[in-house]
Amino acid sequence: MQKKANVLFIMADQLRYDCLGCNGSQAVKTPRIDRLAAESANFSSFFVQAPVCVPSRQTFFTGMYPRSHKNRVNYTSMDRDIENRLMQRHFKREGYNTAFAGKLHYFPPAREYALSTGFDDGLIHDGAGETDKYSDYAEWLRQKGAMPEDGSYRACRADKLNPYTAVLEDKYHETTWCGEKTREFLQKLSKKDEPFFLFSSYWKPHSSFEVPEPWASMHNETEIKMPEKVPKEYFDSLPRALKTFALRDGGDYNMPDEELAWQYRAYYGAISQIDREVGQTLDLLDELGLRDDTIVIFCSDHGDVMREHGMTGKNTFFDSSVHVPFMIRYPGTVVPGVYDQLTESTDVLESLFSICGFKPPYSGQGGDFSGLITGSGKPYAEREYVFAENIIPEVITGKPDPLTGERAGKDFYFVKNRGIKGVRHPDAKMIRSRKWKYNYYAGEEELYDLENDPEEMRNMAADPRFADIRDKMKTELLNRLVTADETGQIAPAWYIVKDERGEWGNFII
Ligand SMILES: [Ca+2]
Repeated sequence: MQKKANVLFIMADQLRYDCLGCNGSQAVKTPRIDRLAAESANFSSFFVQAPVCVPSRQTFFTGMYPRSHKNRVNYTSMDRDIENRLMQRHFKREGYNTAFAGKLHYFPPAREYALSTGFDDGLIHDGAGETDKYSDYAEWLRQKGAMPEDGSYRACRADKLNPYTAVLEDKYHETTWCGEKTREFLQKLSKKDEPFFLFSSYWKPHSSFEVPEPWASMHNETEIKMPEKVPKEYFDSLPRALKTFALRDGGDYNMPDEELAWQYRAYYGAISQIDREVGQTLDLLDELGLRDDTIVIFCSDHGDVMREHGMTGKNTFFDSSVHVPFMIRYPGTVVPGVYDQLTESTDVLESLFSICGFKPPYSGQGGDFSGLITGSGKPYAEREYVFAENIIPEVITGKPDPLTGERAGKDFYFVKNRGIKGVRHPDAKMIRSRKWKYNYYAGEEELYDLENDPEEMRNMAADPRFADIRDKMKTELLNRLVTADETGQIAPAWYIVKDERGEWGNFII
């Protein structure tokens, strides 16, 4: 019997689609990922279903929309039913050895918990400050004698041109650690008889922007194309949750160009550093003779708006937040090329299992794009739309609301019918076709013409000339909300008494 394919699943954190050389960037140097892309099905219209870590990662790992897996904000715990649907569990059931290195972002954020979700082995680094006491990377730094006394391993040097130059040396940096640990697991897993599933999860290029040399000075001479400046009045055209998000802490929509340019340079350097690690990992795969037997995925959990729209981080439905790189290599099976079909992270679990030759573990909410990229003949239905959904926790936690002065507190407890600590969720949904994007917030809307306004700067939801389009998108969004989780809402089989002996028969599969 043919041996099952290994899976090396590499994820970066907060990496925009357009910040890889293979995806059109002239500034960012990613020669190794570019080579991987050329050998892969490289998806140019792949969208995540939530623009924030945990909701997005859970969707990758369950094939379910955030409202269904219910991890809508970071550091929420998983339902037992959701734990049972995680990708690593399915691989385990198929006889795989499973391991992870780097960021998982589960709650509790400890390795012991991660190992109870279907991983045989792993080293964790969630990197959120509060989680450092659980971090295997932080412990490794201490053992190396490289942990700063105050624990601030993300500190920057004041004596360098790039103000985001890390105090830590490259060899002690978390990106380097993640690459090295990935390769140590790869060595171990390659010696076993069973196939493996290895999740390699980089914390970077997530902000804060510190990056070690030589990557910090790599772009000292690079001219940075700055995002369009927005006046404060711009935010009046947006839903209240977005406006609040943009103006928290007084807003940094008018950040000086020079400071912003250094953030871009540091971000680009951090991506090149990941490129080196990914390259070394792929080299090892070749040395171990595993290239042809291993499916390699490279992607990100969401993007970064990088001060476009006067905003920072992610947490929005703008393409810079929800459009991410996704590529998959499997020599001899996946046909390399650029695939511009609209695809979602809900599609990944079922597609990956199809390519591995397994029956999908359950009916997920996404599609199966394996037929598109493998020539297997498996039916493939192109999506007309992609969807996302979002809660913006930052607008209701920790800091006073800039519009009302209201302070909600920093915990995430949901109060029935009242939202978080009595402040209503600014929950929102997105539907996007090739030409149009429509976002619905409770009672507020956005509509963008992506062909004529690709930067999404003009919200036309209130423009009567586009009322028909707006209503059509709203209907399509509602249709999707009603139908996407039908299988989760309706029992899968109908049993009736079959014969005189009173045995129960199942007539609907
Ligand atoms: Ca993230």
